[in-house]
Amino acid sequence: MNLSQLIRDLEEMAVLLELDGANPFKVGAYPKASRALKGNADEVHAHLENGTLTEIEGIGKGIASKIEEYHATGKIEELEELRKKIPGGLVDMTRIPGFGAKKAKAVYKELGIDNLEDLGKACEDGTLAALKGFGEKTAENVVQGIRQLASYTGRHRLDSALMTAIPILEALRGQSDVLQAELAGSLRRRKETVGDLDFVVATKKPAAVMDFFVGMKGVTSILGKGETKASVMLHGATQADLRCVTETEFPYTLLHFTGSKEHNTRLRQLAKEQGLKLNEYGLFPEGKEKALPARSEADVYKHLGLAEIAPELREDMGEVEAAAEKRLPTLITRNDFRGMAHMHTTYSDGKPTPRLYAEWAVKQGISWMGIADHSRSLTVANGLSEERVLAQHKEIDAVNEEFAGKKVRLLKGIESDILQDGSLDYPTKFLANFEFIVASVHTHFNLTEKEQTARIIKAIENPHTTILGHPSGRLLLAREAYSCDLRAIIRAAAENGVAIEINANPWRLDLDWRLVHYAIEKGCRLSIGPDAHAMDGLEDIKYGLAMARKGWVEPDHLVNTMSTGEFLKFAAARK
Ligand code: DGT
Ligand code: CA
Ligand code: CA
Ligand code: ZN
Repeated sequence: MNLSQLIRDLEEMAVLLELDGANPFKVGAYPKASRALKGNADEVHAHLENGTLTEIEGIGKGIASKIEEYHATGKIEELEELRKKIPGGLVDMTRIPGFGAKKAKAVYKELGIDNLEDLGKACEDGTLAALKGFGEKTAENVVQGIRQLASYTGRHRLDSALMTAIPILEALRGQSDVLQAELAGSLRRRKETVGDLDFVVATKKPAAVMDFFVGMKGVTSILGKGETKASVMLHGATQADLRCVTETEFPYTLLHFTGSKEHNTRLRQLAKEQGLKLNEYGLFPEGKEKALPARSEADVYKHLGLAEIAPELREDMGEVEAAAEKRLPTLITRNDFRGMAHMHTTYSDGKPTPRLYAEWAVKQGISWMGIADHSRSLTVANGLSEERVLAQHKEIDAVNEEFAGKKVRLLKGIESDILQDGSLDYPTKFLANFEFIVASVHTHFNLTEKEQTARIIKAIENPHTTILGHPSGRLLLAREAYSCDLRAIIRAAAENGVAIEINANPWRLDLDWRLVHYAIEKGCRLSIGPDAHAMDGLEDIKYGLAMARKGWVEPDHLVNTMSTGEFLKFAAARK
């Protein structure tokens, strides 16, 4: 089930009901429920399975049935009805800060305005300011609010963007007129969320390629189409841009449209200092019309006196200087992996048995797999009692015996809840049964920054903690991180020899890559954790890997590159 979509739907319900004039009690229940879902995201699924949604504080019977309806059918009938009845533009208006349903209804009733564009115009020509109860100041705020809105909406998670983009890229490459095709933009840089999909194509027949692009399956509207540029809207409100150029221009155009804008600006400055002019068509010596020849991006960087910079690094975080001084990081690759920690089994809320993970490891050439189910306090996720932990250990021993000849070992870990006071789940004596522990926050998201930071640092200082799991608790485009001082937490982890997870689940990608960079500087170890609940969840490590690369991670910075013995020693060193 798509939880973030459900949360958005419930929020939309509240607005539509209010616009429809429903009673405030009914209206108020929806935002409350959506907050409750965000606060208990990890547990929603288990509650659905058990039919216990109303046990979540803030979810009443009426809304529980809507959630169940969504779970079963993928939609909420009442919402569909409301959408038909109320102009969608009114909902957009209520997203403008300080502009609630009451104001939206007023402009609709008095001025007949039912969309943001017309509202913007009414601000500029003074119509809105003249309306009773609005005024100049409101009009100014609305103009600003509309601008802000445009920057939030329409972003997409990396995984869903890639799933849309890869088939398009392959289709482009399959066209006989296409000589080369690449992803560009934030997607090629593997940002955790992207605004739109960018494609660059080398061709002698741009018109044919453009026709193909705007005519593809999945295109819902054509936003623009020129001789070499096109923009389309795809299903799921995703925009895609295409740029067609000649093969000579291609490396330059690809470099330009990969960005980031800030990276490009640095390169242009550097070119200027060398008496060159860099743009999307080429690199031109002063006064010359012919560009320096380049067969690839590497050639362009070489002309500028730089080592080739991986797309993930192009964020103006010091990569241009590092490339000039030949000290770019040797980025981690999938081939460097020897093990990974944090996967769930049938014992808590995962689908695979421990044995399946061992089988997968054999196929992938991985030496160790760190099993980490939920701990006993997280009852909604079927957390393990002490008895069941011991039963699982017996099963793991049996699997290990079977796979010993194949040089694969399952490690006995747990994803221990960090309790409200910062202690770990289970009595201290029992914790000694685990070979490693991922400590994670799943509850009490609303503590103050000071309390939350102290709570997490206390867990880090616990000698049984090996890895701090998903440190910020964010769910991309769905739930903000809880407030805590992540820099202080990183420093504490570095001092205590605790690794910090880069959770590879595409909803999380947590630790944020911007802070991964900081963690390395502080000497903190990192762990790319699949947090798998099913076998295909293991494939998410590609997203974790991308974030690690964006954070300048080299093989030695990770626990994933350790041998089984090294990782066990790393975990034991703290006890
Ligand atoms: P997004 O789509 O918001 O996630 O981010 P990007 O980076 O994909 O941005 P987008 O799609 O607007 O443009 C793609 C790239 O094109 C961008 O990363 C750098 C380049 N670019 C776009 N506009 C400018 C500009 O005004 N100046 C420079 N130097 N580069 C630009
Ligand atoms: Ca883009
Ligand atoms: Ca774009
Ligand atoms: Zn977790």
